[in-house]
Amino acid sequence: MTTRTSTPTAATTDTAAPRHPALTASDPELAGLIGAEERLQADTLRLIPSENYVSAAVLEASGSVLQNKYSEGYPGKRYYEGQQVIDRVETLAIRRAQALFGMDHANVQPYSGSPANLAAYLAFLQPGDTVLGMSLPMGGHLTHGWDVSATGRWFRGVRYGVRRDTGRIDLDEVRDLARAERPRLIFCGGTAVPRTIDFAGFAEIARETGAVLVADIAHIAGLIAGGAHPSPAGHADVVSTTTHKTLRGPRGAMLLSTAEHARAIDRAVFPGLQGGPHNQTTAAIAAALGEAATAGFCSYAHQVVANARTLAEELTARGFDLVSGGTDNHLLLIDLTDKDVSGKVAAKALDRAGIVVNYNTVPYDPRKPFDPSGIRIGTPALTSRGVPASAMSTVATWITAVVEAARAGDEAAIAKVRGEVKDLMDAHPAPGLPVS
Ligand code: DSN
Repeated sequence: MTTRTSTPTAATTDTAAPRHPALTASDPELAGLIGAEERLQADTLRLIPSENYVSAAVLEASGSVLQNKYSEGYPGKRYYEGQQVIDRVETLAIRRAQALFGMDHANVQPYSGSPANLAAYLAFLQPGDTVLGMSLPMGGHLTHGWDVSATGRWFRGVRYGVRRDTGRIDLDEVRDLARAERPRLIFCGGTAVPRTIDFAGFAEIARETGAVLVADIAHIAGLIAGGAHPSPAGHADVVSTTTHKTLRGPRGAMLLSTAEHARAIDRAVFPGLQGGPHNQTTAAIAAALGEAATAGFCSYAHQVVANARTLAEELTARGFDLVSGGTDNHLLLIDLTDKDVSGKVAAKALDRAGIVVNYNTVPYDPRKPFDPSGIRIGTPALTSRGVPASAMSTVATWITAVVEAARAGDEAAIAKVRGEVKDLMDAHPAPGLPVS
């Protein structure tokens, strides 16, 4: 046990072992904070659908000496020498991405999802051109042409939503908008879409109207890789994804495309938008893609969906209103309007109970985005811990109790759930974490 020299704080007192010995010696305050985050991730039921636990192997790759190297350019065509190893690492990541997602071309350099999407604009659009994407409060992403994003300020954003009666995307609306507005780019996919994305349907509309179709699969990449969601390959011209959500890799992104668009995509990422790639992230992406090609990952992907469906059933049985009535994937969007509690109040109460979610707008939300009507939850992280479908009834019971406690101001009930959550988490250690 390493003795810390800094003044103990709440964040530094609960780390038991020197997991990061060098950092603990040189900067005990920071080491303590990292230890506290490890403890938090170990002890809480993390239901944010875009979060996960990476493996120890992915953590090692992302913390490797590859971060010491500059590599502007692409394998075989760099602006710096000394690329004997880096070229092989990036080529490995590219090959694995192509094989896993069945696309002609892969660029593994985007720093994260927003730069990846911005690269798609740079590849195909001029400022002022029209982009058709899903409205942010309906489940889309900022970078799909929403006003406050550069993509909505520098381009003309036109939006589709979901039907009020079904909570689902209406492809007739998408087609009508595409015919009327003639976008250069159409985005499908989003951040709060609990239903299967009809890539073939979107592709037909894009082809008819002469648009480039970008499938943003950031949320569902792991499900697609594991065969638990249909693939955009053969439908989308470009596929954009982060690597750290259901795919269970490091914080990073990839752009995949048909051969026709390979050059435009590569030039947009570098030199169009970015400088040197983050080689340690590239290595960790390669590690994650290697893991995602295994039978065990397929089981995980299907279990994510099975857990989400079971949780949806359990919540519905307890009177919760789920947008679209349920889920086909990893994500559930709960409309709390009839619970007399806002999404923010519920999310903060759940956090006090050790259940980590995010508050979220629901379609046609009358409330503001900073205090919306819903919460968004998902099952990737708990599935990575091996929490089975049979536990979803308990999870639903906890959510029910905490939402009621939030309404009634019953902190004792919230504290009781926190203890029970800790017991479940202790029984299912998280990958990559030293503490549990
Ligand atoms: N922030 C991501 C999410 O939570 O869905 C989207 O970029």
